[in-house]
Amino acid sequence: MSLRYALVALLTGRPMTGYDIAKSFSRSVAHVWHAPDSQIYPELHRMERDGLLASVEVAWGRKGTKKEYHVTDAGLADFRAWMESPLAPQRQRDPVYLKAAYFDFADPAAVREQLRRQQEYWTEQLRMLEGTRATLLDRSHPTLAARLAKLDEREAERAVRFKVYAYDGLIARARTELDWIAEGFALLEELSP
Ligand code: VNL
Repeated sequence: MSLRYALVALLTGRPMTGYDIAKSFSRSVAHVWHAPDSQIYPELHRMERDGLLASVEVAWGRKGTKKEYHVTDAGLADFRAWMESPLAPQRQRDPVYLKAAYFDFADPAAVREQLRRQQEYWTEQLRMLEGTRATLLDRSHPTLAARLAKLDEREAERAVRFKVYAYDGLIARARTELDWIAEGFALLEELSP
């Protein structure tokens, strides 16, 4: 369900073709709501069917056309209603924490490998999140720049500050994960030297 809101959110910036949506999604909204392309295309069709999006045919290449999607009034109203109703907190559901609680069942080499993969993932996430945050702050991120072009300075400032706030949370989380992984390596040394 949240994918719909993620796609409406992205398209409030500017109308886009399915291909552009998938491309810019992966470099922006996906950092807060990940979804593979294979879910995005069918969701766009359902959202158009449900009246949240509408499309116009735009020229593509020499003879072809492509659908360009935009948010309808109904889509925006739906998004606002969701934004204004509180979310139920997500219960804990990360398989790595499930595993960690039972690492005593695993061979130390397997635990080390698990931790190594997590460390690689979060190191890359942190790098990417910090890089993206910088392009939000200096307003050079292309998806954000298109959005800001339609806003006055006060609205633009609000849009940037809230996005940076979201990334600050994600960055803090990535750092916490990396600290926790380092503690895991230390614990493994202590318990299975
Ligand atoms: C937007 C642009 C959103 C860049 C982002 O992450 C981002 C946007 C939520 O304009 O919607 O990294």
